[in-house]
Amino acid sequence: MFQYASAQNLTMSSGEPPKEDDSDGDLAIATKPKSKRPPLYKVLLLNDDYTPMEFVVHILEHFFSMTHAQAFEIMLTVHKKGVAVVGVFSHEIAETKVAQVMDFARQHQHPLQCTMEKE
Ligand code: TYC
Repeated sequence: MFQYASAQNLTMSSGEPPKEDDSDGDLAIATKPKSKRPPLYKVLLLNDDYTPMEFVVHILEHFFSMTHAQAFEIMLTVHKKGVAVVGVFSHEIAETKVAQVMDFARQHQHPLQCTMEKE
């Protein structure tokens, strides 16, 4: 059944939870604004002794939209340090990137490893 908004309801359109009588102070935490940013995930590329440098550069260009210069730099960082973050994404996108890299490396019989971890 249709109902007109009451004057009280119209005062509650600010996006904040309704304020109640808090004379004993126990609602202070319950009324804290909830921020709901989705968690982000780092995609990591790991070094190995066998995957060709140019293959890694190609992956960074193709799956992570890097320029050749950016891709070469990140590849060298992984080669020297053992690991580097190659991107930060939502859980679903990070999973897709990891799967794409792992599938492509397997297809070409390279032992390249790509993983993800929560930021
Ligand atoms: N270490 C490899 C080589 O010398 C190159 C390489 C770089 C491999 C980055 C994996 O994620 C990697 N051919």
